[in-house]
Amino acid sequence: MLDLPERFDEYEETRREGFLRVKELKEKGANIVGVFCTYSPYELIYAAGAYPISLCGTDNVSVQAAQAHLPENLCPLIKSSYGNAISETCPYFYFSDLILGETTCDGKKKMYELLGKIKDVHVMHLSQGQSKKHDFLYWREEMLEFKRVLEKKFNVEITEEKLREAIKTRNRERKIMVDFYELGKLNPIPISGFEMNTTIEAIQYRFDREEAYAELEERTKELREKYERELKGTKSNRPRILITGCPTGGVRHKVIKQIEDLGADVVAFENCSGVKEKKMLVDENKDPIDALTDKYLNVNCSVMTPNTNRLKDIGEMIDEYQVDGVVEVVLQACHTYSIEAYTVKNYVRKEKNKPYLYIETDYSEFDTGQLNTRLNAFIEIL
Ligand code: BJ8
Repeated sequence: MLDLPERFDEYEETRREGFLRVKELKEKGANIVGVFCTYSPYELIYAAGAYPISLCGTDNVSVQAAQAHLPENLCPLIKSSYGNAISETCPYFYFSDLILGETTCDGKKKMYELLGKIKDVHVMHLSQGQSKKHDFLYWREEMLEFKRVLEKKFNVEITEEKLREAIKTRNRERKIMVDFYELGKLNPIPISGFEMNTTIEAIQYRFDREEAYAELEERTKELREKYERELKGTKSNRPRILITGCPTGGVRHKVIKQIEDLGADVVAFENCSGVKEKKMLVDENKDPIDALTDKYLNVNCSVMTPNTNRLKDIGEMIDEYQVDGVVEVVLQACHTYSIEAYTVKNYVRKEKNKPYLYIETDYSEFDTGQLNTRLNAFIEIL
């Protein structure tokens, strides 16, 4: 169910406008922290009075630039992010006062060493698993260290009160984003998956957060009303797809848009471009550092071993969003997701009895035609 095509350009437009806003903010003395991952505790950055901004690369031009230093056979997200940094084409990187990295996959953590030669980089060391007592204690120490780094860098004190306030703010933002994504549970869906995905990814380049989230709430309300008025009780013959795997920001056109152009609806995203991190809120009643540690340790990324809760999430989403088929998108050379794909495939096919398609791709256009053929064949069997 496609809607409002002019919104398709919104992401690029918002990102470009954000360039000017970030420059203005810097001129007024604001502090910017560049982040790369869902494990980044936004609340600590908010409580330090700074602005977090995602530096994850999504374009193929910067991939080419990165290959002067990085191997060709490496994840495009890593190459694109690094290429943006060394080619000085990303104002967000340029204006970042501090870069926050995290020891997720090997490619990212080695890339941060190189970034450290051109910017002030702090790397949080993530536990490898979620269930041992010392996983929690280790990650808790990392939270405390990052808090100290922010305090020193920006000459501020992150009080308990500021942190509690930041936790409430970020929880509220998460709820608004999840409400928007849950439009995908409506059948027929009143919005395209492409619009859902671009809208949420664009919001990170809005620096007036109050205004941005109020607009998102309004858009959700508008679409729910549209569903009640025009769609409820009607039937769509478009199959409903769940996307899982790596972040899809760099392959949004060639995968998400293409699936929808071929006649299916992308209704759910179980990845970092979707609800993955947003569903679980930070406990507002606990000690704030404990609560942040607990929340961020429980992000179900394939870098964790084991990562069984991801299957639970996929299973619940298949039911809640009435999914007909699952497409797993793995970025080239992402070992953790590509290996975990075997388990995900078996779970989806055998336990949930749903068709599953594995796609491995990068940010280039070389495989667009081949993807078209494979996606078309998959949608036809649904
Ligand atoms: S929490 S998915 S944002 S690490 S960079 S792991 S695609 S090889 S992005 Fe990620 Fe954080 Fe996990 Fe989410 Fe693979 Fe590429 Fe590594 Fe990647």
